[in-house]
Amino acid sequence: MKKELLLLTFVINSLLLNAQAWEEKCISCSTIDARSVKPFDLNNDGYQDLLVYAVYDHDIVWYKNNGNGTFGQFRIIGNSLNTPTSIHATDLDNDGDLDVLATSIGDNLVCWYENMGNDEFGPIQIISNTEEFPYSIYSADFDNDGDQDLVCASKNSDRISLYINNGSGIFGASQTISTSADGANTVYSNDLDGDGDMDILVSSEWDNKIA
Ligand SMILES: [Ca+2]
Ligand SMILES: [Ca+2]
Ligand SMILES: [Ca+2]
Ligand SMILES: [Ca+2]
Repeated sequence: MKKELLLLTFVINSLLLNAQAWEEKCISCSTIDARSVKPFDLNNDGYQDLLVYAVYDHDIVWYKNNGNGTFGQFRIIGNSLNTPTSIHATDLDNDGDLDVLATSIGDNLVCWYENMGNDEFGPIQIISNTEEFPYSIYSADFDNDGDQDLVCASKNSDRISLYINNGSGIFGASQTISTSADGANTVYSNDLDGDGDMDILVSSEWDNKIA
């Protein structure tokens, strides 16, 4: 009897789940070659805005959340990158607002844009122009000193690099984490072994590896 009740509950739940309707709300239908969209509260008003990059336009843009899930016209953060490959936002200069990070291939840039407040971002600040096909970037406090450092995956050099923040958004020379991620395409971080420090996760497509 208990088994049958469980089965019935499962069937009802499945039916309810299937009955859920998802409605598309188009935020933009003209972002040419849109590649990525991520939510971040970029203007510190408590609502998640959207950070986007589009390859054809070479643009990194954001859409301000009006507070009700509708969004304003896109605002350009940067439009000088050759071919953007990843974006992320974190507070790099420790002033309480989220700054924007990006990588770009063609010009092999790892860069950031300072959040100036008032919905504006500052000019491009180059962290590195020597990565080979930088494909993915992520931030975490890797040296446990209270500021956000960076980790970058470069596809053509199979390299995972670490950039340590001095606390104000100025970064030291790159440190090598690995040179054996063949075709590295994604980097991420979390404390995987629960020892209180941030570890690094990598996927690489030419050696079929997750490490
Ligand atoms: Ca916001
Ligand atoms: Ca900041
Ligand atoms: Ca740090
Ligand atoms: Ca750890």
